[in-house]
Amino acid sequence: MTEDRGDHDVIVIGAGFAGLYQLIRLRDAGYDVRVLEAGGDVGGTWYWNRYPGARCDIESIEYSYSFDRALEQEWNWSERYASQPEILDYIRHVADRHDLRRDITFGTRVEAMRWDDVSERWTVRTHDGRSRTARFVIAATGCLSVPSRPDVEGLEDFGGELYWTSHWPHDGVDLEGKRVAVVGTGSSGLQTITAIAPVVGSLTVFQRTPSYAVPAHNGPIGRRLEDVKPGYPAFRDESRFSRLGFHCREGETGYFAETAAGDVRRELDDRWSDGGLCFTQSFRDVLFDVDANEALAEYVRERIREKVHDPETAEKLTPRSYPIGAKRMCVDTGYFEVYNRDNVSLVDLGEEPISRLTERGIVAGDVEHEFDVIIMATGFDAMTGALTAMDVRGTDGTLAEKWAAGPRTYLGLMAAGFPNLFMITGPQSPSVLSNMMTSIEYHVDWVTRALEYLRARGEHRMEPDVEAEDNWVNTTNDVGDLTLMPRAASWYMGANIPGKRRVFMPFVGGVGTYKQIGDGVAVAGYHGFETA
Ligand code: N01
Repeated sequence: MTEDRGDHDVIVIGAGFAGLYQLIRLRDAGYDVRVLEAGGDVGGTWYWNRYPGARCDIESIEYSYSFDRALEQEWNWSERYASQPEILDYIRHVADRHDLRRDITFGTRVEAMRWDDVSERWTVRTHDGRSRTARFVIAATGCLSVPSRPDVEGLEDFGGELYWTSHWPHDGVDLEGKRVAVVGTGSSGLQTITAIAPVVGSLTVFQRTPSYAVPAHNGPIGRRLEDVKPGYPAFRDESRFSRLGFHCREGETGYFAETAAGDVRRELDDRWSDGGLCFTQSFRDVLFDVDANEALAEYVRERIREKVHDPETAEKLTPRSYPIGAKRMCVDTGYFEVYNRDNVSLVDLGEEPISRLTERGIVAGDVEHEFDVIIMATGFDAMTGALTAMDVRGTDGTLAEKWAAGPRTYLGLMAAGFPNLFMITGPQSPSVLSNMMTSIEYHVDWVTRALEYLRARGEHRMEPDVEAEDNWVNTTNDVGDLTLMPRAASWYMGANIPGKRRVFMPFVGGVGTYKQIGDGVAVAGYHGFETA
C-alpha cells in the first residue's frame, strides 16, 4: 500500500466508477493521489445497492469503461442488462487489474473540507477526526448516493426487520414465506418487487406515484457483444457525440405534424418490442409537446391495462399526473404482471396515506397492515445531496449556503468561490440524463486535462468566473424550461426532498452538445475560468 502521508497533490472522494478512473488517469500522469471511500471496498452505487433484482437499465455493451481497450476486448458480459453482482465483479476486476486499492483508504467518510487561501490548499477532515490536505479535491461522490429517509412517524417503533434498498445488507436477507411491505415504486422499488414476489409469503406495495415502465426484454447477451467488439472504438465515439451517451435511434419526425397514424403505431410497437429507455426517443417532440407526450403516455397506459388483470389495480398502477419521461423512466422485467399474483396487493397512498409505523406494521388510511419485513425504496437526495452533506467551506462560505436556492456551477464541473474543487458529473451537467459511464469518462478526462494545463503553465489554482457561472446556470435553466421535464415532482427537480428548492438540476441539452461546449472551453484556454 502506498503510504498515506496526509498531504497530497489530489484527494479524490469516492471509489465508484468515477473515482477509480480518476485515480488511474492522475496516477498515470504522475500525481500523488489519495482516494477516500466510505464503503468497505470499491463500487460506489453498486457496492451499496445490493437489493434483490438490482440491475442496470443501460445495456452492458454501453455501461462499461472505454479507456482500457484490452479490458474492453477481454471482458464478457452475460446478459443484455447486467445485474448488480456482475457489475460489482467488473469494478473489482478493474481495481485488481490496475492495482488501485493501494491508493484508496476505505471505511473513511469525508465530513468537512476547508479551503485555505494562503496555502492554496484544501484541508479534508474525515469521520475519524483525521485531516489531510491537498492542492486539488475531486468529488466523485455520485449523483444518487445519499439515501432519502422519509421522516415517517414511528419508524423506530417497528418490531420486525426494516431495510433500505440503498443500503442492503451484504449477507443478503431471507424473505422466504414472510409478510413483506415495499414502500416506493421508482426503479429500485420496481426491481425489488418483481424479484421478491415469487419468494415471499405476501407482498404489499405502498405506492405514492405510479411509474411509467418500458420492458427490458433482458436475456443472454448472445452475439451482441462479439458483434460490437471489433468496432468498439468507433462505437464508443458515436456514444460520446450522441444525445444520451449511448446508442439510441432518435426519432427524426414530430409526432403529429409529420407522422401518419399507422406509422406512429408501428414505430411505438417496434420500440416497445425492442425495449429499454429509447422508447421516449420515438418522436422528436415527445419531451416538448404536451399532446405528443400524452399520446406516448397513453400507449404505455394501454400496455399496463393489457398486463394487469384486475381493472381497479390496473387503474391504480397507471400514471396520469405527469408527462412521460419527466420522471426517470423505469425499465422492467415483468413488474406489472406481479400484481396478478394472489400473494401481492397494492395500497394507493393517494387514497390511503401512511400515517405511521407501529410495532406490528404500517398504518395507511384506517388500516393497520402487519408485516415481518418492511423495505423502504424511497430514493435519494439526488445530484446535490452528497456535496452539501459535507461541510464544504470555500472563499466566501459553504457550498450548502451557496446552493440553498438550487445548485450554481459552471459546466457542472466547478463552482465559483470553491477554487480547485472539481465535481465529476456535478449538477448542471448531463449526468443522470445520460449513460453515466460516458459522462464520467468525459468529466474525468476534462479534469485531468485541466490539471495538466495548469502544471504546464506552472500554475496551481483554478476557479470559474461568477459571470461564466451565471451564464451557465441560466443556460441550463432555459434549456430545461423548453422541455416538459420541470412539470413533474421528480428527483431531477429536488421535489422528493422536503424543503429542497425545486430547480431542474441536470443539463438536458445532450451529451454530444455538452462535449462540444466543454471541449471548446478547454481549447479556448479554459474560457470562463480564472487560473493562476
Ligand atoms: O428512487 P426514486 P429509486 N412515502 O426516487 C417513493 C437510479 N436507479 O431508488 O414518486 C411514500 O425513483 C417515491 O414516490 P414519489 C435511477 O436513475 C437505477 O427507485 O416521490 N413513498 C417513489 O415512488 C432512478 O431513477 C436503477 O411520489 C415515498 C420512490 O419512493 C434513481 O436511481 C435501479 C416516500 C422513490 O423512487 C432513483 O431510483 C435503481 C414517502 N415518504 C435506481 N418518499 C437501474 O439502473 C419517497 N417515496 C434500473
